[in-house]
Amino acid sequence: MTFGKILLLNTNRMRPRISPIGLDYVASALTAAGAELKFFDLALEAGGWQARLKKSLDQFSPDLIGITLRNIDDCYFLSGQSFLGPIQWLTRWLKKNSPAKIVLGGVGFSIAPGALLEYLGGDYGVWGDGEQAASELLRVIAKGRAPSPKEIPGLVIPGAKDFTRAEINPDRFFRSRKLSDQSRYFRMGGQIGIETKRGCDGRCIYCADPLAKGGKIRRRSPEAVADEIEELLSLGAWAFHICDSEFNRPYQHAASALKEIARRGLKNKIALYGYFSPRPFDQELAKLYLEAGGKGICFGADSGSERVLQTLRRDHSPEDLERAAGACRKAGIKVMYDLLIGAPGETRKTIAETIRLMKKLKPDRVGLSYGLRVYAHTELHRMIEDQGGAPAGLYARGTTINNPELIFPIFYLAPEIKKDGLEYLHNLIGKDPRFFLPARTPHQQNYNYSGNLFLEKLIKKGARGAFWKILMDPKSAIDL
Ligand code: B12
Ligand code: SF4
Repeated sequence: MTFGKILLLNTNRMRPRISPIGLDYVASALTAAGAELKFFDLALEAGGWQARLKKSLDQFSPDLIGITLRNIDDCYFLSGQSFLGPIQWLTRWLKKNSPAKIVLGGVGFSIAPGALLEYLGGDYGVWGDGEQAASELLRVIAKGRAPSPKEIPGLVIPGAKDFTRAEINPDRFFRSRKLSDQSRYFRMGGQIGIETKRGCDGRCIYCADPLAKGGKIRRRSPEAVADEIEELLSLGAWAFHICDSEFNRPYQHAASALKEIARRGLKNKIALYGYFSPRPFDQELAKLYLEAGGKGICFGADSGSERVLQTLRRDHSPEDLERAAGACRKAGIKVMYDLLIGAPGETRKTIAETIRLMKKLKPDRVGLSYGLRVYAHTELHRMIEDQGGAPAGLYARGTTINNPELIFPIFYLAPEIKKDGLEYLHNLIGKDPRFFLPARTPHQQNYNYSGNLFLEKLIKKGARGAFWKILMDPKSAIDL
């Protein structure tokens, strides 16, 4: 006996394709709760999908349509590409073509749920974890009642100011990765996501993750993580990107998950990649990662300047970057450092310090983000506004006009480097091929994965692993 019908829609059509892990988890919980479910994946649809979606809506006649919104923009200063227009178009089209209510969710949506719900025109939204909220919402709607944020944690309704983020214990909910076509996504995207926990307790002034995921860490048991990897292996995927904000925060949880993966003898069957904090990280964790099939780590380094790191409220130092690189090198793990250029207080001197440190540490790759995407309700936003905000010309790209809760991309660049910082940066880097540059064209050294057709071509030829690893060494990525 089902209690309601829901049609789930994946809207992330960015290439290379990424399998919709969030929707997989929501769908698993809905199915286990007894919902009747249909899935329409726009990422895998060719032209003429409107007619097919219309047919699906007419035949299935859902009570609720669930839309996942992963990226609201590409977070990339030079392009400033927003994805909200097509989603707004889609919700309007759905309203015209179906009487079903529409609920929006996803990590992108959860960055600014109130303003996004209003702009995109959904009936409801879910801020944070979707497993429980989606089932409860469907139950209420199928009974013809009006849901309230008081009875469903995470629920957002238009105009409401008083709502909370849903933060559940993920292990309480059934999960299976069979909703999406994982083997097709693996062929098209070269890697599949897995998650070991949710939330981040960091206080970094610019970051959207605490807004979308919250600061409370919700761990999954090491057994559940390893079970999911085995399920994905059975579906044909073997290269995985860990989808935690930072895998090694907290350290002990990461260590336990890695020990369980190693205990199951998966080391030589899988390739793991993930985002890590430079601290806490040591030789022991590098060894555990290697023993669990870890191949590469992307560290959120941000800067090589102690002063800039302090302004950003990172809790690592340039020495930690050196230690982390050393531990990885000893273990034989590939290293990428992610940098953020243009933070408050950034000068030519701090940029030079950062690039000098990178050249000294010789990581395998360095990803450069130029300009900081500013999100509402972050400390960075408060700092910029306190200094005069838009009237003082402090935003380097984007506008605050008609931009509620900064849902459209807007960027900050420190005043001193605004004029010619990019040129200065390019000159410092020279022809060093290890750097992914803030560039406009989609060549091998462009650090925007959005629509990176060069990367997609390599994946098509057989390259597997993290995008940076594939771009770093296309030949070995294909031979792996
Ligand atoms: C891992 C990761 C990557 C990996 C992905 C690997 C993989 N195979 O999945 C890589 C490195 C490839 C990557 C690339 C990019 N990423 Co990324 N990535 C992440 C990260 C860390 C995890 C995303 C994730 O999968 N989470 C785990 C899942 C389970 O959580 P979830 O999606 O939120 O789903 C839950 C809820 O949201 C909700 N939910 C989800 N859908 C729905 C639907 C309904 C109806 C409901 C009710 C609820 C619901 O329930 C789910 C379960 O609780 C996030 C930050 C973060 N901490 O989430 C950034 C993040 C999503 N990425 C971001 C960006 C910008 C990108 C790129 C565009 C960068 C670029 N320019 O190249 C690309 C886009 C790639 C693509 N094709 O989409 C931004 C998006 C911000 C924005 N402004 O839109 C984020 C938020 C990081 C950040 N703080 O800036 N990324
Ligand atoms: S930058 Fe990393 S450590 Fe800092 S809040 Fe964001 S996810 Fe957490």
